[in-house]
Amino acid sequence: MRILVLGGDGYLGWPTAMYLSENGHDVAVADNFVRRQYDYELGVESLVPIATLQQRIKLWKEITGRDMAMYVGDLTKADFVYHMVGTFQPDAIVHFAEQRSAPYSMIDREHAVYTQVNNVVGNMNVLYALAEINPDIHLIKLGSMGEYGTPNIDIEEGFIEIEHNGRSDLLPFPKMPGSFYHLSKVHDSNNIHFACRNWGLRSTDLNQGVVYGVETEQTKKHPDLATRLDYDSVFGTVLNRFCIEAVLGHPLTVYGRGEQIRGLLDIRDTVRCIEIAALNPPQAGEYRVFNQFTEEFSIKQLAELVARTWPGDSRVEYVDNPRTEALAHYYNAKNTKLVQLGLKPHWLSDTLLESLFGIVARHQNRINRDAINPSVNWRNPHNQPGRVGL
Ligand code: NAD
Ligand code: USQ
Repeated sequence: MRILVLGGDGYLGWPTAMYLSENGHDVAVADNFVRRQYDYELGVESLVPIATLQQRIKLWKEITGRDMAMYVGDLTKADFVYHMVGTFQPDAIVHFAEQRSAPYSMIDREHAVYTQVNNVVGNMNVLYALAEINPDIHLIKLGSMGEYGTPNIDIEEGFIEIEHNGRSDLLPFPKMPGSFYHLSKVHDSNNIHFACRNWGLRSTDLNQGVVYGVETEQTKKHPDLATRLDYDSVFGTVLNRFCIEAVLGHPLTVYGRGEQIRGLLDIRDTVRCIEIAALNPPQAGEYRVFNQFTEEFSIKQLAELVARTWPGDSRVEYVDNPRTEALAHYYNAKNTKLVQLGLKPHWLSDTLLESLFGIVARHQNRINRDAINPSVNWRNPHNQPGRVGL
């Protein structure tokens, strides 16, 4: 298949592009490098050094003999999107290219507006390009399990059968997310669903849980094929952060009582899920949703697991929760569709954590310790992370 990976310079986009390329697909990647710009803004960088996208693509060709086309540009610019879709003519587009941090979206008005404009407008441009150039192209869009929030009922995969006053219907599952970032994903989902009904587009919305890990078979081929690993309180995600904190001897920063429950998955399952979705496209006009996570854990369980597995000293610290989220709640989300299509999950294991510890230890001199403690409080409409002297 011809597959265009939007956000191909990012944490998940780069390993996905290599995985698809190695499996015989013709892959192109697109990015505007804004993720690297957020690092400059916040005064941090990926724990694992990362090569430029140009270097990565050149090295990939040297090692595997496989070409990867590159498009540099911003999805919020419609001309760029139309040009790229029109010239590459993909069978499927994998759309990772959004501002993906909940804390970043909650810094202040400017960052909230930026997040929603970047994500919603970029996605709208992709939808219009598909409608005008080729509605047959399958849009595989990265959504988020956080779109649902934490309702006191089981979470279905996108749709729920509702009975009301003696009548019933299959309706989109209610959404009550916990950040302006997660809300941007809800807006995307609504826009994609409408575009499928209206123009007959075909799309898979992957409501993904929190991803952990940094290595895939492809990233391991050469240090310059590594993907980024974020540890700071704005972009670092919870399990990756706990592993890094353990190695540094920093207390594991559990927000609140740690009774929040989240769905998680290994980065090696992310790349496989994308290929499964691409190889099993929906019908024309169909909008389908897969819940893309493999296991559920409370945050406290994750911290205890890391503390137990790390051979050195490690302490769990319960810090005031900077976010507005349910402290303790019911959580039972369905995730059977990807498994039915052939996903064989990697379960979270001591071995995975031990390999992450090793990677962190190799690069720990690169860490800015000031960036670890939470710096964005949801209740404060004007946070200032990364600003020196304020
Ligand atoms: P990332 O920030 O590392 O990668 C996103 C990439 O998209 C970056 O390289 C960035 O430069 C690019 N980008 C952003 N806006 C763009 C624009 N307007 N035009 C062109 N390029 C743009 O994020 P990630 O962790 O790889 O996540 C990828 C996707 O998966 C995101 O949509 C995210 O919401 C979703 N997701 C991530 C996780 C996770 O744990 N990392 C979990 C669930 C869902
Ligand atoms: N948390 C801690 N301590 C930390 C960091 C986080 O207790 O040091 C808690 C948070 O309060 C939250 C949970 O861990 O309850 C998850 O936080 P996170 O930062 O790992 O993940 P989140 O903000 O939800 O966002 C990440 C990705 C986002 C993706 C989402 C999937 O950044 O792109 O959409 O995971 S999901 O969580 O399923 O919505």
